[in-house]
Amino acid sequence: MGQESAAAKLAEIGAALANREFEPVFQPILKLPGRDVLGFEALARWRRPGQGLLPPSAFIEALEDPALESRISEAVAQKVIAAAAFLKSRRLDFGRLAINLGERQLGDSGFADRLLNQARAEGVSPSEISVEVRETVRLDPKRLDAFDGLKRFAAAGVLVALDDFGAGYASLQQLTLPFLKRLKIDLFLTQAAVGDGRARLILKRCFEIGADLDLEVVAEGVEDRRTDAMLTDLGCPAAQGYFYARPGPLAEVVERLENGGYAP
Ligand code: G
Ligand code: MN
Repeated sequence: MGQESAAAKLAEIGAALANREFEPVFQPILKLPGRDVLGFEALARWRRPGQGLLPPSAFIEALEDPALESRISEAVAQKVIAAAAFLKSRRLDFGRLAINLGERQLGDSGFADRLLNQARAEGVSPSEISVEVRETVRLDPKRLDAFDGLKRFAAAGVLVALDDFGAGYASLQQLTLPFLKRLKIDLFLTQAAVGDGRARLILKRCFEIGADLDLEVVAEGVEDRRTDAMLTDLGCPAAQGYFYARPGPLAEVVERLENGGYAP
């Protein structure tokens, strides 16, 4: 593949949207230490004909374009709801499916309403969905007026998670938000804690804050047995990462759930 002009790439992505080529893959979020399934995080991929499933780096230009980013987010979210309906039809216990949302979707009550309506139409309960607030979102408790979409989700009973806690704008300030129910610890802290006592102490305090505030804490970025063992030692309630499973297509989720899940 040679150099493509930015305009050609964007046109191609517009066509890919029309062809419904964007879809989610799913990575499990597991309770520790038994690895019961709490849910799955949906991550966007581009199923490009002849090239397989491509990661967001393959459509980064589109994600930087507000209109295209909105359309991709909504197309992927719609498929997440459809996936939940499908898993229900197979009587598989998937917990909650989580979608990652940015400032634009969280500020848009229309986006939330369309998704909640779709869920209702497909027989998916808000309790079977979760939204993750990205670390790029300036979710200032003093300007919640700008987050009508997020408020709509929370009021409907969708679990709200703060993503990449400890990175970007994901700050202590946001822990005061009463609708926050899950805290996802940025992989930097999880990974640093293995070899660094200071990082380990901070991580341990995060679990304690979570327990005190009734926030479910998930350690992200678990890549090896040693990290998993450390987390269990520290009393970490839940985790996610390549050590347990890579993000995979819906068919893989079905396969795992039908065959004993992710138990060690
Ligand atoms: O920002 P957010 O936490 O939503 O990003 C999730 C990203 O982290 C995805 O791109 C996913 O593929 C990646 N990821 C998931 N598990 C691991 C892991 O164990 N290690 C690393 N380095 N990345 C991971
Ligand atoms: Mn996320």
